[in-house]
Amino acid sequence: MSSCLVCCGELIPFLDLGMQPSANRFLTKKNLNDEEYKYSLRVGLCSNCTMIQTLERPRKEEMFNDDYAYFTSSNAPMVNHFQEYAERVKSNFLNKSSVVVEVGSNDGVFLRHFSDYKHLGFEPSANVAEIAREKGVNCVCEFFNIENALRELESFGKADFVFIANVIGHVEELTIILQGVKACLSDKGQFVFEIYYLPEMLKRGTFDLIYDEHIFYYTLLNFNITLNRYGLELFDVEFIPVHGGSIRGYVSHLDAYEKSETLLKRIEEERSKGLDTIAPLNKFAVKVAKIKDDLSSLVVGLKQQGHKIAGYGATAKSTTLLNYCDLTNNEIDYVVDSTPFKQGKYTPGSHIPILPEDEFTNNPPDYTILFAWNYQDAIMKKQEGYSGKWIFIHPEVKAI
Ligand code: DWN
Ligand code: ZN
Repeated sequence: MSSCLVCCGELIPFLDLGMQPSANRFLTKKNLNDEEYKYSLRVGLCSNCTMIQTLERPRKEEMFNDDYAYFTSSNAPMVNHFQEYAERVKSNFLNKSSVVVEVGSNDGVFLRHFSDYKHLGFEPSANVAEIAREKGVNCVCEFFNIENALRELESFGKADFVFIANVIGHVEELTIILQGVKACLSDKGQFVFEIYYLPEMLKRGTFDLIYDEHIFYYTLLNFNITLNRYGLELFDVEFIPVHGGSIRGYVSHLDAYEKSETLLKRIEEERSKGLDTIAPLNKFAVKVAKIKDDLSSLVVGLKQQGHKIAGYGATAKSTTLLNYCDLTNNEIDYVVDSTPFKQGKYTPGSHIPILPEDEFTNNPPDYTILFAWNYQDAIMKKQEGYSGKWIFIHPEVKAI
């Protein structure tokens, strides 16, 4: 029996996505035929605290290491997203003596806007931390925990604003992060997180957001239960259109702020949909199985008819999609991607060559699966001259 990472309660499995490689572990020609690390990707609901999480996970060193492949700044839409929010935080909340901390600061795409504030980033992957420092971001290459936070922040004092984007889903030691936040957050300090939002995944069928790095899957209900265990609570929430529909949640010490109407309404909505029970999760699993059947039969059929098929965006999400649907370089000729670090490599498990985007214009495929569906508008605009057909996968598989 797998037990909950937060409360050790029993996990009730509801979705099995098969044996999977590490989602961002792109292969080189040299190690293409080496044996690939795989693990069983299954998701369960905690029968006690209702946290939703994967049942088995690779070691974090397998995922976050010196050749981590995700550079936030390689995605123009995300660069804009973080710049807009940084400007808003500076004008609406901070003053010149504020202390700003980011947990999982990646390549400094957010913190770079706080150079004239006391600021500190915690980033465990050395390669991206180095890029942040080159941008003048004050950053330590460490996992965030209570000891590191109190030591590194000693000269600054308590943090007024702690930001954490696309991280609270990624760490087994969520409770260690919450203990660190509780210890270093000032009395009226705000802990703000951004994370993909499970109810949006259930609505859109975006099961490919499930992969090794994404350990927890959040509702407002289940996260608030966990926050309360550490003397913290949600007081506001915004819905943001990134990564397939995310939430930006505002957290403080207990009773530091009045809870917003938006938050109270959304929590009630989740409760009325039974999102702290197994029923909607079992329904989601049925929807996922249909996407698998539809996508694999469409792509295999098109290949048998002799069509050239490509993928757009060598995303971590596409590792789950391709390996769950048993699609490989036998069906898909190449994937294009704008990240230099990924070009010339091969997709994990499916071994499809990753090429620069200009391959898409010079050697256009008949069909293209949009793996980076969360950037659909930007990519459609960039490739408006494409005369082939796009294959979309959410909320259902269709070729247009
Ligand atoms: O949680 C995570 C999210 C934030 O990003 C990380 N664990 C890993 C990563 O997941 P992902 O790889 O699915 O993220 P993206 O941002 O959806 O990846 C988009 C990919 O598409 C990038 O490799 C860049 C590429 N891309 C492109 O080739 N042309 C993106 C755009 C916008 C483009 O025009
Ligand atoms: Zn639990």
